[in-house]
Amino acid sequence: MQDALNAQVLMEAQSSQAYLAMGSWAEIQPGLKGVTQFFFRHSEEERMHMLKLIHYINERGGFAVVPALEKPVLTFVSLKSAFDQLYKHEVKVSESINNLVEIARELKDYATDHFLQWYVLEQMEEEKLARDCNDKLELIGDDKSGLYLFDRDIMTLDQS
Ligand code: OFO
Repeated sequence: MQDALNAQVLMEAQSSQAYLAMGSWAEIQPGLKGVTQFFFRHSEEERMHMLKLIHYINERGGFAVVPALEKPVLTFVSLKSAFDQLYKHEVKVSESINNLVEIARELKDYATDHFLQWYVLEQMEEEKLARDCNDKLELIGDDKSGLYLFDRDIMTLDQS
């Protein structure tokens, strides 16, 4: 179980790096202030998910390993492509969490199963948010005023 949880520490850390890179890319694009904040905030959230796992592993008598990270994707051909990647990434993370739940249940580690349920719900929300953003961007296409509104509204969308 410990190894599987440590693998998830790595995944959350990599999510945080990936969204940090998206934030940095967005920050140098014209007119994407809202999106920039969105990515940076998500990067912070992923770091919080990682820390929650680290504390859990250590509090249960294990040792949480702080992992080395791969270089994330740094640039994107469009905002839509960044959000596509974000959505695909979240789906992968959800699969990984579900896999952890299965391991916990096989091992009758009910405390870890219970702990992981927080992540199950979080992933449901994050997948929905990413899907909503992608649907909106699909509708907007190259429409500049649509993109302007998307950037303005993404902060409130994030809080729903
Ligand atoms: Fe950690 O919640 Fe998304 O990936």
